Order: sequence, then structure tokens, then C-alpha cells
Amino acid sequence: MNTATKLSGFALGLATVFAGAYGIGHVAGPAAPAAEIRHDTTDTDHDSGTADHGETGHGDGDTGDGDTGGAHLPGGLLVSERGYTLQPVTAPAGEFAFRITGPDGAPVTRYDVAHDRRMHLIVARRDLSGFRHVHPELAADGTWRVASPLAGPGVWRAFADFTPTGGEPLTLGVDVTVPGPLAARPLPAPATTATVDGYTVTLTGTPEPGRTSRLTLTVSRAGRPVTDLQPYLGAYGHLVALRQGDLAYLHVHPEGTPDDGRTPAGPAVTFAAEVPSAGAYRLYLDFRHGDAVHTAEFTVLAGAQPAPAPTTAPTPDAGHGTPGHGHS
Ligand SMILES: [Cu+2]
Repeated sequence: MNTATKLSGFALGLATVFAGAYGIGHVAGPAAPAAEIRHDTTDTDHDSGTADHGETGHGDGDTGDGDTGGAHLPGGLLVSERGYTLQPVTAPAGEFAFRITGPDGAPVTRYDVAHDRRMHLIVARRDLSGFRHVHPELAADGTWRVASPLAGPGVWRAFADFTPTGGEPLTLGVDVTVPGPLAARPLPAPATTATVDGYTVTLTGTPEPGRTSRLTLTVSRAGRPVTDLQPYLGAYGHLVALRQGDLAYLHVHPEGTPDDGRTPAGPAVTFAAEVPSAGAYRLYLDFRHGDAVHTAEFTVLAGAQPAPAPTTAPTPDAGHGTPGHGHS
């Protein structure tokens, strides 16, 4: 694929977007805050080795050594990190429950609010279908409970994205199996347009491994730009990216906030995202409009692809109903 051409086209598109965005409000005071707000664990600078150095005092910012090696694990790959462990607990049918145990082995009961909530629970099947982002309730004993977001059989990855009080942001992940017939769901082919709930969302930009890339998502409905997006968890959009193969987790928040006096309420929401490697990713954009939260999904390919995408949707003439055709 001609990556250079794609990227330069992307850059042109962004220039237009930013010119428009900055034209709307006057930027007063100091330079706009660094736009990138991530609470994935790539920021936290803890290696995958011994997890006993919980107070190293790193701030939220990346220390910026810019390495592309394996020193920084993306979030969500570990069930236990820095002494904190994600433990699903038995729950009644229709409910999902878990605890986070801390370095002392006891369930954590104190959390900082991040993006309006103390706990963000994201789930997706291992095949990247079934994405949900929900907010459990904390019981006094440290158990988090929520109506189960696991919509049907499959092997699910559940990500707990949180900040323990006195600690640093952390995303832990655990597999949860829901028994039942397993349906093969190939990763949808890469696309720059998604439709959800009557909205059309267009993606501009391509993530580049190991560096920050701008991704702009533009929302329209019935052919008209949506310019009255509603704030959702303190932003006009939340973007989660999951890497195909291991479900490495990135959670990105957009440039600008609803109350900063310069960020328009759509139709475009721009994110600064960094993916940790080449590969296929599924992007999930949560946005709020009409008093409901909608999720638009995209498959994107980052970096040089070693081969055609490992799984793609069958082409329309690929033989509907041909058993065994799904091997890819
Ligand atoms: Cu959340």
C-alpha cells in the first residue's frame, strides 16, 4: 500500500480541520494544553518486570524517551500489575462483578474520579466484536457490579480502567468466557466510514506506530453535520483502540473539552493517538447525541502490513453460505 500518499493526504485534511476549529473561538491565555490525554498504561513507565516500584513518582506525561521497543507495555494486557489485580467474582445471572485487589491483597475501595467516573469497564470479545463501555457501581466491600455487558457467548476481554487513590492510572484486563455456540466473526475490513443508530461517522487519519497521530472523527446524521454533540464523561468523544491479536488497549480523549470555550460540539472530534505497533486495530468511538451514547466502530491498519489483513470480511460474491469459506 502506498502509505506515504495516504499520510500526506491525511495531513492536508487535518490542516483544514484545525484551521476550522481554531477559527471558532479565540484562544486566550497560555497555549492550549497538550491535547493528548491518555489513561492507558503506556504512560506510566512501569516495565513488565517486577511490579514492586509503585511510588516512582512519574507524572501523567510520558517520559518521552520515544523508544519503540518493548519497554512499555500497552494497557490491558496484564491481569495484575504494580500490585493491583483484577479479579472477576461470582455474580447473579445478568450481572458482572469484579474486584481490584491492591498491593496489600485487600480489595481496593478508594478510587480517584477520572473522566467523571471512578471505574471504566470496557469489554469486547477476543475477536473484537461486542464492544461495550460501562460504569459499574462500587459496593463498600470493594466489589464493582454492573448489568452484564457480555452480550452472548464467546471469550471476552474485560478491561478495568481506573486510578487507585494514591496511585497511578492503570488498565488491567482479564478473559471471561461466556459458554455457548461460538460464531466466527471475522474482523471487518478497514473502512473510513461507519454507521450507527442512524449516524454516519467518517474517520480521517491513519495511526502510525510509535508516534502520535491525529485521528479526526466527523459525525453526521441524514446528510447533515451534527454540531450539537453532547458532552459525555467530560468530552465530546471517547476513543478506545484494541489491537487485533492480543487486544492491547488504548483509551484516548479528544483535543479540547466542552467547557474550554473553543472546542465546537461537532461535527469533528479530533484525537491524538499513539498505537504501539504496526497491525490491525479496531477503533471504537463513543459519542453522545440525542441523550444517548452511540458507538461507531472502524478497523484501521497501522504501519506497514506484513501481509494482507489477516482477516477481512468476505466480498459480496464470495459465496454466501459456503461452509468453510470463513477460514482466513
Ligand atoms: Cu468510562
